[in-house]
Amino acid sequence: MEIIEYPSRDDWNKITERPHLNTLALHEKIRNILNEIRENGDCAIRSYTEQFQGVRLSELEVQENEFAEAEKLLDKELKEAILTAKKNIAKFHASQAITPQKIETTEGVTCWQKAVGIERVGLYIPGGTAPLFSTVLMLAVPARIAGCREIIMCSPCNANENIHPAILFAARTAGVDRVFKLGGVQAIGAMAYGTKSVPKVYKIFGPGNQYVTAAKQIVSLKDVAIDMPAGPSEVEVIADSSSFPEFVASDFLSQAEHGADSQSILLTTEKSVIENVKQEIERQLEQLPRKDLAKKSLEHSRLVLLNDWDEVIDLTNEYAPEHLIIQSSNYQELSEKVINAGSVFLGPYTPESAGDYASGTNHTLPTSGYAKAYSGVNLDSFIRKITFQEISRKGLQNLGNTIETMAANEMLDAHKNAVSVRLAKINQ
Ligand code: HSO
Ligand code: ZN
Repeated sequence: MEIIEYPSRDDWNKITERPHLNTLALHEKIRNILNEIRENGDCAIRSYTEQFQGVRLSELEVQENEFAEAEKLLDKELKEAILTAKKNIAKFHASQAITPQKIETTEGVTCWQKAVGIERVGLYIPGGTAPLFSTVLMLAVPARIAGCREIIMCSPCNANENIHPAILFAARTAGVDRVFKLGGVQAIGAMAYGTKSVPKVYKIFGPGNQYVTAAKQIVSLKDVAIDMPAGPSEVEVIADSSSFPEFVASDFLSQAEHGADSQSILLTTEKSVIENVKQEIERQLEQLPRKDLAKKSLEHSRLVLLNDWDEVIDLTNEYAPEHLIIQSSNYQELSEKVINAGSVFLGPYTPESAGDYASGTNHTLPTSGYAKAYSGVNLDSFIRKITFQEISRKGLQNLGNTIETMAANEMLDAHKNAVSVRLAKINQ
């Protein structure tokens, strides 16, 4: 952990720097794999699964009896927790729906928009060291509420061709239609191009390692939309001496345990906070099963001492963290000044884990400073808003001249004529 005291504003860019994801270097290799999948479909995804994961798949798709077995394997407590989380996620995302309104912009000219779910979406759930069944809920629940007609999901299986039972249970609970035992580039290629077994989707969602990220970048250039650019997960905590060091440390570590490249930073105006939090992090770290990963991540975490609250808020907005936790006595006032962040957690009793799992907000959020321009996944991510308009004869009489004048001045006479022929008919 690096301690940085009173950095000058000119040096802030060193604090806001993220670890570089050099996915560009992988592009050539991944493009070749994707081309092969585009050309040889199922045959290619099967052979890459064997080559990269060492699994010779008997079935690409999870069968009905596997869902039933997965459910039997889970204990009641976990199933109930998943259902509670689903309920809250559904409640919060359903509240994001817009109420359609017809607006008369000029008398006789009516415009409105209609939200329509993306017909077919593909969700990617990584394998790796933690079975992220919470991510299944975060993606599939809003997709269902948005009215997507078909939701498919890919996730890598283990050597016995099984996907983690909680991932399958969450998929069923959240309304995923079909699940395929595919990971990495194979999954992204299959969903982007479609194969005999895997349907092509229009938008791909979900986290992944650098190979998945690179594959998503490549397929998004032409074939399919993606949720957002992805980088390693990150958290920023703002604390003062009213905060509990054990709470701050636990938040720091909950992010750090995600992976060696996750980032945690602490901003404060009091030196004692840094000392207390550092001690507490060291104490809690030793008790974590994933302490090796967390330790690596802590190597690039920063504890930053600043002069005043203005600096705290300015640096926060410059960093644009994926997660921002504010545990200072003035958290309400500070929160109003936040303009760049993915998701904000207020007060001492609001850990990031709440948003990661069960409070209702989404945990698929913009990282690497993209929070300056992107929102996290929400209901809109699964929707297109189609605009409609209808103009009456009276309406065209009212607005026709405006359109004709603008078209004539853009030298687009055919545009002008489309109005003129109608006005002529009306005035006959
Ligand atoms: N903090 C992660 C999401 C997650 N945490 C899933 C636990 N499970 C990225 O926002
Ligand atoms: Zn997390």
